[in-house]
Amino acid sequence: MEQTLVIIKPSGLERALTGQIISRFQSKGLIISGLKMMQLDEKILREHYAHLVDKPFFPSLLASMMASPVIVMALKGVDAVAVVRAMTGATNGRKAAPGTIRGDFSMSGQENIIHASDSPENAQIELNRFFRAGEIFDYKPANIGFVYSPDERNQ
Ligand code: IDP
Ligand code: MG
Repeated sequence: MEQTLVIIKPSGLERALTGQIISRFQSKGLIISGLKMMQLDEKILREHYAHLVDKPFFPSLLASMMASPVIVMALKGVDAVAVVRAMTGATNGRKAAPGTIRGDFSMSGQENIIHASDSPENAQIELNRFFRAGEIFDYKPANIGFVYSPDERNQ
């Protein structure tokens, strides 16, 4: 099964949405394979947002992502990357569809509650960026047979 990375950003943590966000992913049937709190610094953010370092809003994004600790999560499931991106919604919370996390909880293009990996390749890179060996766990939830059919479960 695929794994993806979610970060509950300071906007999610400070607005006390952590429980609701984790609950949505669990209710969907995604498996939490890693979960921890950490304080991000400029070094890791320059790596993580390398595609944005030249944008005028980058200093503001940097400050926003360091404003408080964040929660990082590894989520596992069939097509987990695409499923979690769909649940996340469009980048700008004002444009994100209702029913998505950003659509339901954000009014901002920057303060948009969570990060989610955008491709399986980037998910692998990002999981390695935010988790150390031994921090991601491989276990089989007891309800797995009620989340997937037998052929899906082996994907
Ligand atoms: P994504 O988070 O939907 O993948 P990216 O384009 O990768 O979107 O941007 C990363 C993050 O940078 C966004 O989640 C948002 O917090 C911030 N960001 C992106 N575009 C803007 C902008 O135009 N103004 C302010 N912040 C932005
Ligand atoms: Mg992105």
